[in-house]
Amino acid sequence: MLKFLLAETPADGVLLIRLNRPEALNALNTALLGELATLLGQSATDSRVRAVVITGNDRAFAAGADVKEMAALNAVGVLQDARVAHWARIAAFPKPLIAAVNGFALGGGCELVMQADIVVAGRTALFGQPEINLGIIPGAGGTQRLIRALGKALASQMVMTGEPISAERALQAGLVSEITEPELTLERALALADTLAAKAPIALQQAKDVLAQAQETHLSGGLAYERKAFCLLAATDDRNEGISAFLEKRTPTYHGC
Ligand code: DAK
Repeated sequence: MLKFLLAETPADGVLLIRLNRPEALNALNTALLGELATLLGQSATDSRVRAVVITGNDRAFAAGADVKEMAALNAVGVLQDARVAHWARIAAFPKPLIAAVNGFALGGGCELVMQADIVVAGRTALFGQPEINLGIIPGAGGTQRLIRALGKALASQMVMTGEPISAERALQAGLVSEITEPELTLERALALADTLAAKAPIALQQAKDVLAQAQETHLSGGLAYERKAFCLLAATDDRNEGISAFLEKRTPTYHGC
């Protein structure tokens, strides 16, 4: 039973997750993060789910961790915080994840955006890491992922000043893949999810895994990792289907095996 999320299946193979705490600008309290981690964990092994879109509402994707909840934690509480495990489970989601972002994506909200593989943003969306204004720093990967996504200068500016950047700037810097008019953001993200849902599922998961590896390792190690994944895909029925369909000039049908 979901309390802070809405989940629906707008098309075959596509799961749409809406963050649903509008009264708190979708602030990511522990319960919401736990629901998200569990839902993604279930979707990881559900062959009916081939791509996931995560979104908020017009005003906020998510305004960060729940500051009211955080206020009650001392150092030991932070160390033992259940959210650490929830974030790890979200990061481990192996299928394509698309973020459709309107309004504020701040703090943990911006960190959640960075967990997505593809990010579609409305023209008026704002991305920021304002933790410094609370006397803290990003705690769910913001410093590490932002610097990899945007480079040192802009990441440092965002983390140190706490000032958000526009969707346009986020696009130029590589945090966002596409910008749309705000009312078309979700539609575009769902169209991308539809496209992905028709691809070979194992190839998509391998692509995600290998792309993620590029953030973790040096070039020769990453190339070796890519080669192994490429060889593994040669053993799949879907690879035979993809090549046969091309040669026979028809649309492939993939079964994820
Ligand atoms: N937490 C709780 N409530 C929030 C909230 C938040 N992050 N952001 C907004 N709200 C609530 C407001 O308190 C207000 O509630 P009421 O007062 O009406 O009850 C309601 O949402 C509407 O917000 P405003 O009235 O403030 O709306 P405005 O349009 O005037 O301002 C704003 C919008 C987004 C500029 C402003 O609300 C704001 O500055 N919000 C806080 C943004 C922020 O500082 N975010 C970073 C939070 S720290 C960790 C992992 C991750 C993290 C930490 C640890 N571990 C794994 C250990 C992450 C930390 C963070 O994200």
